[in-house]
Amino acid sequence: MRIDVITIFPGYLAPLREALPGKAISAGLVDLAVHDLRTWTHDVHQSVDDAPYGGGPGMVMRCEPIYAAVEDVTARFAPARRILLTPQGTPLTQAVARRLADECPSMLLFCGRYEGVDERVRALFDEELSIGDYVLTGGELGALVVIDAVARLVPGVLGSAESPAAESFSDADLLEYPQYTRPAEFRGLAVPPVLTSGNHGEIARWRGEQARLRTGARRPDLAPRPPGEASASPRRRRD
Ligand code: JBE
Repeated sequence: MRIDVITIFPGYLAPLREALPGKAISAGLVDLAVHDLRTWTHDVHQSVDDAPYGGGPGMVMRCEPIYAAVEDVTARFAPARRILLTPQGTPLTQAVARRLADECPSMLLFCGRYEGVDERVRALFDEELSIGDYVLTGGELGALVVIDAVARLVPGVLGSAESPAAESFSDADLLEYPQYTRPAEFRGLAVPPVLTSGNHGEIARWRGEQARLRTGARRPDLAPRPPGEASASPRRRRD
């Protein structure tokens, strides 16, 4: 999968070179290119924002550099999906990450700053995504989250033992079951005996039950439904 990111803070995307997305990049499974929006400015100050028409605080990201950047990256790499990250976007869920991983051999992510982008910029994008109902200073952390969630679903990124397909609850709207590793007893706290029983049928049943119990207790808004299907629970937007 090819991923292009356009941002005014390219350094913000540096953590992607670490850990799992980093491995996916060095293995050639994910091709990440981070572009500095200021590359597409022509004035000496390389300005990317301006005061809002109608007045008010803050600055608004200007159309010209964003159109130039998105059109240029599109002409060169033909991203299958062009995505704008803002608090007003569709909430990112596991189902959205799965859909992007399945449908998009390539994608372009644009990171908006929190004060906003000129409304006319929205026409450039196929989708607008949000990583949550809180206000960040910009879309860069959103891009990091989207890339991490999507990259781990790209075939070959996870080893077969840890592959999402092998994990029965990974894409369902269920929380994880409790996990344990050695020692069998730690400060008087024992591992549930079923896990050391060797009975794989019983272990699978126990894990399923625990996942459902935990989901019901902690996240009753997540109704269990078939893998990959979006949650129907409505979410109220704050911005
Ligand atoms: O979720 N997001 O993608 C955001 C982008 C910019 C600012 N706040 C956000 N929550």
